[in-house]
Amino acid sequence: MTKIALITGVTGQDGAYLAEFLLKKGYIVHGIKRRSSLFNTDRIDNLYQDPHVSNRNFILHYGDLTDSTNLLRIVQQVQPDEIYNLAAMSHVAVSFDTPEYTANADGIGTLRILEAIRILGLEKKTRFYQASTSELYGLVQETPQKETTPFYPRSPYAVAKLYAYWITVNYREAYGMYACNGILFNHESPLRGETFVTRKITRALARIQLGLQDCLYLGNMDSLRDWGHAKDYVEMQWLMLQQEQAEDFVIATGVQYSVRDFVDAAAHELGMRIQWKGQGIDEVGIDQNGKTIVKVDPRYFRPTEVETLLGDPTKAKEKLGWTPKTTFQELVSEMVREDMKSAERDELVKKHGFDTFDYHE
Ligand code: NDP
Ligand code: GDR
Repeated sequence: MTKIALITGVTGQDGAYLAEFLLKKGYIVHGIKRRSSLFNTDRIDNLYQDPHVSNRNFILHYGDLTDSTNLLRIVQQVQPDEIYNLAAMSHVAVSFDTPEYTANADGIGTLRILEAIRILGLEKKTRFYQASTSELYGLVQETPQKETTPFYPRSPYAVAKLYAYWITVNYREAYGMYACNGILFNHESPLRGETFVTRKITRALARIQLGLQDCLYLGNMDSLRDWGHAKDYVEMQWLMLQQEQAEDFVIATGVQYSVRDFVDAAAHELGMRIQWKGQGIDEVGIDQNGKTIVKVDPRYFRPTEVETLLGDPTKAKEKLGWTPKTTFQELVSEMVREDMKSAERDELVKKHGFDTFDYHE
């Protein structure tokens, strides 16, 4: 029997990789996308199927996690075997500016989907995956962090995700639903949003090298993260829904680097060498030609920061057979390569203008 999956947040980084992964597995994939005044389907344009074609296996629906009736209608229409709740206002810093919206979308949005499953009597049919996060650990109580480590969220985003985590556990226990949390540590890729630190770095250094940008401004350079590749992590999201019993899992690499280390690794990929001088807000990164190309801008500091995250994926290794395929160096290299390609396109456009340059030649 062909399985049917519904992905919220299908236009995001993970949504795009997961949709591709499930289509390859033979699923019919439905995705929820938000209405936007500009096209917001860049990441899934390669999967798009014309609605006039019959027998489509990739179908998009307009929707929003803040709209209960819309979610109810979509779940009723789709009758999914699996729901992957990836949609969220996912930027930690922005959640301090939009705390109420973040709580509504990321916290109550999760409840709305669980309730849709329950109201429609799909508790025994539909399996539910919740995109939980290492941000739940926040001010860390134990290192490395595992499934049993106590939570201490440090942002409106993390607090909203804490609600989502527990409501998922509660619906599993109260109604016998197959509902589970993937507690995923940071995962990146060339499809990562441009304002997350890794992508901001790879994009900026590529542009600096081509003379399209002068300087990269960053916040907390000492922040430590456990960075993996999104492509590897979506496979785990799927595996979590294929077990006999629903359980929560930490997905991480078990290796930690600082933001500064990430800059160094990306610079190395581009054949640049950065020398660090000064401390705190006075810290600067100087390239091999003596030019200052990295500066600290306090506007990127957060009111409460998560200084360090390091995951212990032992449970996922044992029960899901988890081994991250991509190393940190491979991840950085792929991101730099892709950002260099798009910087080169921008450089050509800048030099020649749109009229005289044919993108496809
Ligand atoms: P992205 O920010 O790339 O994607 C988020 C998706 O959610 C986008 O499709 C976005 O739509 C959609 N969305 C946002 N708000 C709403 C809303 N109100 N209603 C419907 N859709 C909405 O995130 P990622 O792909 O990186 O992450 C996927 C999930 O995993 C998120 O829930 C995130 O919080 C969580 N997570 C991510 C980690 C990571 O390192 N990437 C680690 C741990 C958890 P649009 O394209 O229109 O903006
Ligand atoms: P994070 O990712 O907050 O961990 O959340 P982000 O890349 O935004 O920040 C990582 C660390 O880098 C520091 N930092 C900066 N961050 C950004 N965005 N921009 C900067 O200029 C900058 N300078 C330093 C941050 O302070 C932070 O310490 C991501 C999101 O995908 C969440 O949705 C997800 O839940 C977690 O990862 C796990």
